[in-house]
Amino acid sequence: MKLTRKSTDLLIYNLLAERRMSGEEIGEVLGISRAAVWKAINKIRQNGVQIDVEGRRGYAIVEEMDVNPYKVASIAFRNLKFLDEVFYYTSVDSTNLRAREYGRPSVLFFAESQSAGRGRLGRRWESERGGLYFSLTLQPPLGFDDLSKLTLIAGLAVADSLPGAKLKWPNDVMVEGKKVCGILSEIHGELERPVVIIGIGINVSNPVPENAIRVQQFWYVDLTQVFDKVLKTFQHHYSLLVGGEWEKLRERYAEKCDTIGKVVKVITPTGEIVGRAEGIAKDGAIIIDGKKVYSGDCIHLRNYRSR
Ligand code: BT5
Repeated sequence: MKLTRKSTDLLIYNLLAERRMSGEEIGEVLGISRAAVWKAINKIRQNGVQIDVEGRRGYAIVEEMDVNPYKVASIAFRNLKFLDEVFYYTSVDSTNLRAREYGRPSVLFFAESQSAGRGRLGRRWESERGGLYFSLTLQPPLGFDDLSKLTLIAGLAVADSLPGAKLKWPNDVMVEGKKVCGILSEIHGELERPVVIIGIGINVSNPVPENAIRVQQFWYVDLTQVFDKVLKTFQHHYSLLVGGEWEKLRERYAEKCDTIGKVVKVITPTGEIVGRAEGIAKDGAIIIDGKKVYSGDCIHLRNYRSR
């Protein structure tokens, strides 16, 4: 289902999240008929929110599932200033695929589970219920060369939101050496005005593969709280990036990045590079033995002591 900032059902949900209200009152506040209120209330109920009605005192939310379209959309619209639309799926093939097909920027695609969750290079992302799976589309006022920084700051936003998290270059988020989040960013559209898709998968309470970890193993928190925190931090970092403050973000990224200071092997489309990861360059590349590398799969080999 699709929601915008003006969707009647979302507006009513937000009113009822505050307090009990009668149909008449809701109608007055939103400038709509009682019949329209009633119709929207039914829609909210159909989407998993239990609403109780008590005569003249009206409607109140009594119980809702831990994750539902209205909770997700309220969090998203509150945190992301640029956002226009939210698409919500209980199950979908891949939120990145939906984003690509839709084509427009300023949209969030959110799924409770994915049947064909994608990693990089055609790999699979396990996406059973209980995890966070979403894609954001953006058309940022940045030059083409700066777009890769967006992926880095998305990873940084997740790492800054989870206690004890570290980054593995380019944008895996790790806790206790195990992967808790992966990011798949894609660029499409015209070269002059590309749309960037940032797909984020975070293990929260879902079953995870070997060598992976979920948030609830180290933090007592629920899915929507993680979502709220990540979006808030992403908006903060995104504003810094667009405002020309990349330098601050670069320093922060380098602090959080466990890859720096290790001997690594990076597999790039043009070959393999083995060497010491020395730092993050001003343009967002990682520096390996003095050479800049922009993308690839990275394997940590060992720590090294600087001489
Ligand atoms: C990634 O790829 O880490 C990017 C994952 C992006 C997933 C999000 S979910 C929302 C959006 N919609 C999508 O369809 N995708 C994005 P990569 O670096 O290639 O890592 C993939 C590898 O991670 C796999 O080959 C597995 O080894 C491992 N893996 C698969 N599922 C995992 C999980 N849930 N947790 C941790 N590791 C996983």
